[in-house]
Amino acid sequence: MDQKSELSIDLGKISEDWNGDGSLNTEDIPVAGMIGDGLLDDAEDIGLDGCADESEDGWGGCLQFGETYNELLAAGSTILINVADDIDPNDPNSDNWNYDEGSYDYKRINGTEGNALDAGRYPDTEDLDRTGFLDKTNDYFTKTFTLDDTTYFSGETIKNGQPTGWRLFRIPLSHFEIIDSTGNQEWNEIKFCRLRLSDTTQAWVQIAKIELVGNEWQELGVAPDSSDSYSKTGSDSVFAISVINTEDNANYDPPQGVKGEYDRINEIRSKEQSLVLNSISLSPLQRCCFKNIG
Ligand SMILES: [Ca+2]
Ligand SMILES: [Ca+2]
Ligand SMILES: [Ca+2]
Ligand SMILES: [Ca+2]
Repeated sequence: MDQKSELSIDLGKISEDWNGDGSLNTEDIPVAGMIGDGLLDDAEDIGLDGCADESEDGWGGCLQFGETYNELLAAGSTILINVADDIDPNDPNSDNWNYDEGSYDYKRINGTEGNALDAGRYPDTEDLDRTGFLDKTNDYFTKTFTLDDTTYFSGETIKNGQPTGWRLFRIPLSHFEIIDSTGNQEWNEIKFCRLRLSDTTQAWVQIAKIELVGNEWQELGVAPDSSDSYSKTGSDSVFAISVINTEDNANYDPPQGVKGEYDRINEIRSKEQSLVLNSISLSPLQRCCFKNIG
């Protein structure tokens, strides 16, 4: 894992227009001039580009006049097809599905051509939420951090005294940024979650779990004296509330005699969790305040 690689998390309304051409691409061929039937025929499993290997042009589009990529390649064409070194003449648009069970090579697992055996007999489509429309709105919150980040790093699990490489990052939603200040981002309308990894030639990442968690404790802030004039401004660096538990934090030892509940049917012990009141640098007479809103 290249620790300098960046992971970005996008939450909100994200355009379904995967190839950016402004129109809804789907494998589902319209029946009798109407919309498709929602079922995948063998002839339809050619990918979101709308053409099989021989008719792909290498730029993500399709050849229009019956010629094939290999015919044009042999004829020396450089106008109608992309002849760059990294183009595979057997799959010019690089959209073929492939995955060997148990392999860590996932490069082609999202291929949309020839994936009927993987994804079931459903046509691939850009219309992820199946509304019949191509949603092109980009109104989302985003956060990017490096894999060696220490700000959001909350712990790494240990096995036989050695770090396992499984790390927990905990990012406050308030630290996410909006991508467009003129947009209409709403936390109560999160339709999609998208993960982006920079520099995928150097890094590979496995995700064990993603959670959006709430907190029943609200920080009211810090007061400079015995008054009740609590202020949140700058209080994060002085005082913070978080949780610590046996599942996510290898360095946490529960209080003596306290354990998570044991599920006898599934033979799993649930996590045991404590509230952390972290008063980092309270000055004399300063007071901090929090309340339960659960
Ligand atoms: Ca499209
Ligand atoms: Ca397909
Ligand atoms: Ca294709
Ligand atoms: Ca292909």
